[in-house]
Amino acid sequence: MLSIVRSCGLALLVLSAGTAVAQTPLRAWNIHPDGYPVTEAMKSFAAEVASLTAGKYTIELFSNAVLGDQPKAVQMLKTGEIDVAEFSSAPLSDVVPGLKAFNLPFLFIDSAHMFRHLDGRLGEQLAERLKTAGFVVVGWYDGGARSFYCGNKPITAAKDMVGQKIRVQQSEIYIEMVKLLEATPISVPYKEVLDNLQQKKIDCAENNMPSYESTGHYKVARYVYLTNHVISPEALVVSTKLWSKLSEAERAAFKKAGQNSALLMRDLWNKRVAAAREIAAKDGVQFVAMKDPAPFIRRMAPLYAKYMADPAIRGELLSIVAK
Ligand code: GTR
Repeated sequence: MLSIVRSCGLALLVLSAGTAVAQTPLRAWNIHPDGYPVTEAMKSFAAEVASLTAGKYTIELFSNAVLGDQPKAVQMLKTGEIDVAEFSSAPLSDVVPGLKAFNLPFLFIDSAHMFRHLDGRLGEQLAERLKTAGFVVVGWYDGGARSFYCGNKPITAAKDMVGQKIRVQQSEIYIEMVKLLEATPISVPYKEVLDNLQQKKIDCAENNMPSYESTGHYKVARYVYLTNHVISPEALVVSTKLWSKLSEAERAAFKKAGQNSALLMRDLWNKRVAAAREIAAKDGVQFVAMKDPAPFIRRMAPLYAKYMADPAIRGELLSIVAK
């Protein structure tokens, strides 16, 4: 028999054998819906943490950004208002400048290239810096390859983006990138992009294929220009407030569960990218592959120059370029 008594956020899990384990309920933030690779990987993380800690830590997952938008959640995790979250590198790079390198257009050839760095020394260095800023990385997830999509006209070259109103994440590097395309960046929370596209407040947005499909953006923005301009990571993080309360064995359990969930996420991700693309194509979306990235890259020259001159980022950039 198993009975759970909850009081003031702390509960006792009483096992029939007579042992009692103090139970700590935790709250996890996530922006995506059910079935999305991030959500499914976070569920598996929660289940493994519960099992490895004999039911001491129970993680309740709040998906779909119901606890607030991503920039707000970044602050909530920093203060310990939430315990676990999955963030993309764009909002995190505002708290850890070294992460900006990972959002530069055309830096990585593909996800394998990115994970070569993240699963190595560079990933460890970034995790150290994130920890100092209040975020303990327990797994690097795949943020996919982002492309542009528009509702008002087909885009077949960088020059077609001139004058377009393009939704961006609330992140400096994305704003700069869109300005260099001579387009107008409009910062809109993720969950409001569909509405903004429908109401024609924005002409275009940019994201990876699973986000494009799962949000329903593909029903409104029917022209995809497959630029794959940003290949970037996402991170499963735990608040330093929670981390400081964990024993060494518990930390090891969170890390193990985090790493396993990252492997699951990356696997689910690749399948979902293909499925999302198929759903949109069957629905009649027009995909145009970018033939030559050079004109786009040339426009980004001031961005590269700026970040190469930034001592907080230069080291990371050079180590990526070298390998
Ligand atoms: C998604 C990402 C989210 C969020 C979103 C956005 O691909 O997984 O965390 O950053 O893009 O564009 O706001």
